[in-house]
Amino acid sequence: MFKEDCLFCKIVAGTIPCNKVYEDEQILAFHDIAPAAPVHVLIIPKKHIDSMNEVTAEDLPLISDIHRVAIELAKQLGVAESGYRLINNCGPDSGQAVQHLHYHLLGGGKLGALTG
Ligand code: D5M
Repeated sequence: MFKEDCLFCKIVAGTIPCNKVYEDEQILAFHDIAPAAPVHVLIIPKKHIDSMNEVTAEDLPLISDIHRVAIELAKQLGVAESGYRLINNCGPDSGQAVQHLHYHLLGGGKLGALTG
């Protein structure tokens, strides 16, 4: 549930501050510290999950709820109509830097092409 050496678990616990935009019992969303777009929010489960690879069948309602929050935040942050991206990085090749499941909500301007 809480991983001692996890940055995002510490943000959930409140021992590291964040610029919060949404919170409920299971989910927290806050502005990314190094925004890659005018709107760049991270949406995370409060429960520690290392990455998408560790998501189980019992987590699927939570994943669904994260999408609900992304849809709400896109509206609230004014990017629903102009468009946005919801991105999850999983594993070394994706560049995942924080080993706590998170989704990037990016928008507020023309986004660059996806590369692979
Ligand atoms: O993305 C990890 C993201 O986490 C990256 O965009 C920076 C962001 N980050 C790192 N530390 C913080 C704090 N303290 N507050 C807010 N945002 C933070 P990844 O997909 O793992 O590459």
